[in-house]
Amino acid sequence: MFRSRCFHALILLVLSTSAAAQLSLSIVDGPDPVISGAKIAYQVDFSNNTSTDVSNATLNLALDPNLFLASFNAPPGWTCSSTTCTTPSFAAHTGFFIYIVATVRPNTRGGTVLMTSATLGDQTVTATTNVLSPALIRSAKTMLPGPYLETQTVNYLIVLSDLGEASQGDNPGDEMTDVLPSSLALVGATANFGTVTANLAPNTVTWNGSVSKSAVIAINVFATIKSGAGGTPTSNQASFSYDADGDGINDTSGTSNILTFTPLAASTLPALSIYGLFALFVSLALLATYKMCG
Ligand SMILES: [Ca+2]
Ligand SMILES: [Ca+2]
Repeated sequence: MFRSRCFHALILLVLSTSAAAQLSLSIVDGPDPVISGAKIAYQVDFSNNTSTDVSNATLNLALDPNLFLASFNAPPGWTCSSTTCTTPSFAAHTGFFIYIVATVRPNTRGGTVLMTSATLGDQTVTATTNVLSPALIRSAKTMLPGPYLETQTVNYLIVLSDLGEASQGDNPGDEMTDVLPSSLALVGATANFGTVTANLAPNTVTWNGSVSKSAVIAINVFATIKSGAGGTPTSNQASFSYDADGDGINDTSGTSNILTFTPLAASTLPALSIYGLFALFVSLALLATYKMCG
């Protein structure tokens, strides 16, 4: 039953009875708070407390735009289309209820307050429900295997995914930051979703956006190995922030794995003489001819 223990903490709004219509109307919701992407139920009770039938009565329900309807029951003697119910005669001393189930849209941010209303005649009641969207972000950082040389461009791939109960919202502040080491010069960055910013002077990439539970965020960072950095191990890891308790404010931070490589100095490349270059050219030409004829 709707009036079970699950709903003891629910908001109950009972309208003062209109002196003119003598109709009563109330709405209860649950659970409150509700998790983003989960279902929420409403029960609307309404009755005609007078000794007179009410002609052409209409009950309207207005779901919060962050909800989509899952199920809805029509009271006996009433005709319902979507969330509007009508009856040619609302009999005296009768009462009904409507039970509605809706789903909170999966990307509804934590901290959102749902407002769903019912209107009967000149009366309107509204249930307010708090949305939580608790996330658990994890990140991995990879790059193609080397060797890498001084002045060469490297490409880091940073992946963000959400293993939590609900999606990570685009809450205030950046959700990812990657500060490159001084041996690298940031060139640029791209992302498949959200907003990525390459801050060249501080050598830092930031990413701002939401992380849906069904999505994988891929952020590519491009940087040049500085001249003179050869032989020195270069380490880097990304850091991220997320909303563990789902209230719309990022409260927890984490880091990706540490990625380390040691670029080669340019001087480690063997210099080719003019004869060596000629031999290399002949070898490549023979190889190309072999492949074309083979
Ligand atoms: Ca943000
Ligand atoms: Ca929070």
